[in-house]
Amino acid sequence: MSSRQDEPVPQEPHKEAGSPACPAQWVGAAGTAQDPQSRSRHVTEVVSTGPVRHPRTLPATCLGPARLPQPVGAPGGSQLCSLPDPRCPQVQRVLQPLSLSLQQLSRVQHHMLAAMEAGLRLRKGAHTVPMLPTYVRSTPDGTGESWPPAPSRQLRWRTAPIGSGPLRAGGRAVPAAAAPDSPVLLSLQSKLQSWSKGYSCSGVVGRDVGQLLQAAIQRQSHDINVMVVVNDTVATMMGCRLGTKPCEVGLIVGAGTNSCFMEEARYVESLDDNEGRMCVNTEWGTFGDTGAMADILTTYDEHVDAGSLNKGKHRFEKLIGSLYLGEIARLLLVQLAQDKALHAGGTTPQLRTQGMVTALEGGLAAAQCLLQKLGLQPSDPDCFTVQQVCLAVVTRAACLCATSLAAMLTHMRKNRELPQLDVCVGVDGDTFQARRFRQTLLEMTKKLAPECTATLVSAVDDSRAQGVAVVAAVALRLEAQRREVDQLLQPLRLAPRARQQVQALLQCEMERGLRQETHAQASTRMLPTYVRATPDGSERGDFLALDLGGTNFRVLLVKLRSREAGGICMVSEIYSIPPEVAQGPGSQLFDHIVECIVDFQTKQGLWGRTLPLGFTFSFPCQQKSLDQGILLNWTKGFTASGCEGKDVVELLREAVRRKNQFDLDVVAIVNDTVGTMMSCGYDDPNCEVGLIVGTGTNACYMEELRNVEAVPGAEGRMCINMEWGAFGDNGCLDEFFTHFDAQVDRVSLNPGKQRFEKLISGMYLGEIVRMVLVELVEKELLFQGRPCPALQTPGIFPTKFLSTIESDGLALRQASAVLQNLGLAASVEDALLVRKVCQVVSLRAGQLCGAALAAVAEKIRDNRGLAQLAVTVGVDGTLYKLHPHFSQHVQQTVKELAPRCTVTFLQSEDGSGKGAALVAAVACRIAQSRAAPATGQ
Ligand code: 0WK
Ligand code: BGC
Repeated sequence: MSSRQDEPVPQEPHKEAGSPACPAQWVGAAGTAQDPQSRSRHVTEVVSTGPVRHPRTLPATCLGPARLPQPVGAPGGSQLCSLPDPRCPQVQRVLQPLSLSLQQLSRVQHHMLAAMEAGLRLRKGAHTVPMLPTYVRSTPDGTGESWPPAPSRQLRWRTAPIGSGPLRAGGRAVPAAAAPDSPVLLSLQSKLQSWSKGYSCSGVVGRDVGQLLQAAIQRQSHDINVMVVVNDTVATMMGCRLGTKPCEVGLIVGAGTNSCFMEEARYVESLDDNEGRMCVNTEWGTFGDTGAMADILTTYDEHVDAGSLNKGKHRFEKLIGSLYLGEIARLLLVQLAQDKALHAGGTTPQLRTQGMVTALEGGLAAAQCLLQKLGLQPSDPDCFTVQQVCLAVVTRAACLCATSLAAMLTHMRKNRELPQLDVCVGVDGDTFQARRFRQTLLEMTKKLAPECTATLVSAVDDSRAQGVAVVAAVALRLEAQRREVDQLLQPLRLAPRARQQVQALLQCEMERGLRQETHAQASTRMLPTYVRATPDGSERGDFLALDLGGTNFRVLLVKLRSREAGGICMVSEIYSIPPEVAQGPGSQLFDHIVECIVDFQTKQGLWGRTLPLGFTFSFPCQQKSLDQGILLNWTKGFTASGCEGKDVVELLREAVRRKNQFDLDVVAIVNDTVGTMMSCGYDDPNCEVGLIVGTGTNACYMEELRNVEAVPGAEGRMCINMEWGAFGDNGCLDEFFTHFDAQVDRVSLNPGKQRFEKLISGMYLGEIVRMVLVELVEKELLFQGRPCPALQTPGIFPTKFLSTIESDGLALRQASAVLQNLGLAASVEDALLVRKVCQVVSLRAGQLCGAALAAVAEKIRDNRGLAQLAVTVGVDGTLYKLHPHFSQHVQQTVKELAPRCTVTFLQSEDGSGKGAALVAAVACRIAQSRAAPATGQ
C-alpha cells in the first residue's frame, strides 16, 4: 500500500459554522457528502482517537472544539449530542429528544457490550446481537496478500449497481469472492439470515448465498468458482491497513451500519475449535430489536421503523444508516412545519411524502435546494433550521455509532487482557465521509473508551474488493499452509495400526529379553531386580535413601511405623548434580553423593547412627542381588567415567571409605521404576507395575519367576526392570523414527542408544519440537520464514515449554510469551502452529508410552491366564505429572490396546526414595528372618 499513502490528504478549508457562506458538512444516503475534490476515494484518510501519530491524521485544528456541538438543555446532566443551540425554542423542543447525555450514551454502550457478550455465548432471551463467526481467522500478514498484488496475483474487479447485469471477469476462471453487504451467516457456507436496507428478494433467506451465486454463474456458463462470501465489514477490515499494520476491526456506516472484529476464538461459543482468533460479524444493526434502546427512541424513529420494509427489525441501524437519516430529518421538518417553526407552518405534499429527503448534503445552499425540492419557499432562517435538523440527526447517529464502537473496543481490550488497546479500524460507508460524523464519532469513542486507541482507516474505492480478495488469498494461504504443515507433521502421527504394532514389537522384545538365548539380541534388557514382593505393611524402622537419576538428587530419612503409629514419615533434602559432575570422573560423582549424605546427616543429627540404606539408582543395572548393581550404560545426560560395567554400590562404598568419616549400610539398590512401584504398592497392594516418564522413561513389573530365565527358581514373582528406554536400539522400531528423531539422536550424548526414550521422555521432546520448528521456518511456514537464530540452539526449547504451551485456557498467550522470551515475534498463527507441533509431538510420546504399557499389562494378564486383569501402575516423572495432556494420552492408549486390563494409574507422591527404603526394609526383614533361626531362637 506504500505508494498510495504518500499522497497528501486535502485539508478541509476552515470556516466558521453558521455563517451562510460556510457550508456545514452533511451526510447523504446515496451520495457521500464529501468535499467535491475527494470524489474518487483513492486517498486513504486516517484519523485516530489516540495521540496524532500519522501524518495523515487531520490537523488537530480540524478537531478543534469550535466545530463541536454546543450543549443545549437535554435531560440528565451534561449534554453531548446536539447542535449549537437553535435560536428558536420550538426548534430546540423538537430536536431535544435527539440529544443524548453522556449517561444515556454510556447506558447504550453498556447494553451493547452486554448484547455482544450474550451473542457470543449464544444466550437466548437477553438483549443480544448475532455475533456471527465468519471463519476468517487471520488478518493479512503481508505474505502474498500484499497490495498491489504481485503481477501474477493481479485481480480484476467491477462494481455494478444491483440489477445491471452479471459479473464478468474476462472469461478466465478466477476464484470469485463476493462481499454482499447483507447480513450473512457463515462465510464459506453463507446462509442469509434476513434481508435489510430495502432488500427483500424472495427465496434467498435461509439459503446459502454462495451457492445461489455459483448456481447463477453456472446458469450463465461462466467458469468462475465462488470461493468465499464475506460480509462487507470483513472485506473492509481486510482491505484496509496502516502501513504494515492490518486493521482488526471493520466498520460500515453507510446505507446501513455494521461492524466486525478479530475476537479471541475461545470466546465464540458456537465454535468447536476455539484456537487463535476469529473475525466476528456483530450485525449490530439489529441491536435494540428486543427493546434495549426503548429509552432513547423518539417518535420519529418509531415512525421511520413503522414505514420501513422490516418493521421492528434493525432498530439500531435505523438510527445510523444513511438510508434512514433522511427520513428522520423529513419527519422532524414536518413537525417543525406543524409547529410553525418552519416555512411559517406551511407543509407540502412533497414534505409529507416518505423518502423525499434522501440526501442531506451541502450547506445552507443545499438546504435551500432541499426546501425547494420539498415545494417550500426557503428563507434563510428556514435553511438554517434545516441545517440544524440535519446536524442533529447526524450527530446523534455518530454518537450512537461511537457507543457501539466503544463497546466493541472495550470488549476486545478486556478479552485480550490489555491495559491499553491500540487497533486500526477499516471504515467504509458514505455516512463516515462526513466530517461532522467522523469528528463526533472520534471524540465520543475516545470519551467512552479512554483506554482504547482506535485509528480509523477510511476505505478507498477498491478496499472491499481488495478485502474480499485478501480473504480469499488468506484462505488460500492458510489452506496451502495447512496442507504443507500436515504433510510435514504426518510422519509424527501414529495411526491405530502403528500403535498396535509398537505394542506387539515390545511384547516380542520382552519375551526375547527374558529368555537366556535371545536376551543379548533384545533391546529391552528385562533386568531382574531381586525384589520378590511388594510391601505388606509390616515393614518397620528408620532408613536412609538416595534417589539419583531424575531431575533432582535427593537424600531421604524414611521412618516406617505401624499405621497406628503414623505409618511412614520422611524428611528429605534436594541436592543438584552439576553437569560437570554428572559428566566428570565417576569418583567425583560418588564423592559428591557422599558429601550430600554428610550434609544431610549433619542437618538431621544422624551422626553415630548407621542406618540401612536403599539406593534408587535410575540407570540400567545388571543385578545379581538386591545390593549389587552393575551399571550397563549411562543415560539421561550422565557420562561419568569409570562407572559403566562397575557395581555402583561398590563405587558408593569406596567413596564412603575415601571420606572415612562414617559408615554406610547399603542394603538395596533399586531402579526408580521399582522404587515407585514399591512406594505406591505400600498404599495399593494391587500396584505391580512401576512407570517413570520424566527426564528418561522406563517401566518395571512383577513377572512370574518361571519366565525369568536369568534367575533360578520358578516359584513366585520377581520385579523386572524392563529398561524400555532402549527399546528399538536394535532397529526394530526404525520405521517409526522420523528424520526429526534422527537429528535429535545424532546430536545426543549417546547416539543410537535409548531410541525409545528419545521419542518419549522429557529430555528429548523439546528438542524434537525445536527440530520441527526449524524446518517449518525453512519452509516459510512459520514466522514467515524469518531466520530464527534462537531456534538453532540445542536445548533452547525445553520440554516444559510443551506443558506451558499446551495448557488449556490461555494457551496462545502462553505460546506467544514463550516465543517472545526466545526473541521470536509470533503472530497468532505462528503461536497456533507452534502449539500444534507441541501437541503432535506430545501425543505421539503419550501413545508410544501407552502402547508399551499395554504390552506390559497384557503380559501380566497372559502370565496369569486371566480373562480380565485389574492392576495398578505406580507412576512418577515430571512429564507424566506436569504435562497437561500426556497422562490422558497414555491412559487412552492403554484402554485402546489392552481392553481386557483394568489399569489404575497411581501417581507417586513421595517419589521412589520411599520405595527404596521399603525395599531396604523388606531386605532387612528377610535378612532378620533368615538370621533368626540361625540363633536357634
Ligand atoms: C521422581 C522419583 C525419581 C525419578 C524421577 C523421574 O523419585 O526416582 O527418577 O521421579 O522423574 P524426573 O525427575 O526425571 O522427571
Ligand atoms: C534409565 C532407567 C530409568 C529411566 C527413568 C532411563 O534413562 O535407563 O533406568 O528408570 O531413565 O528415570
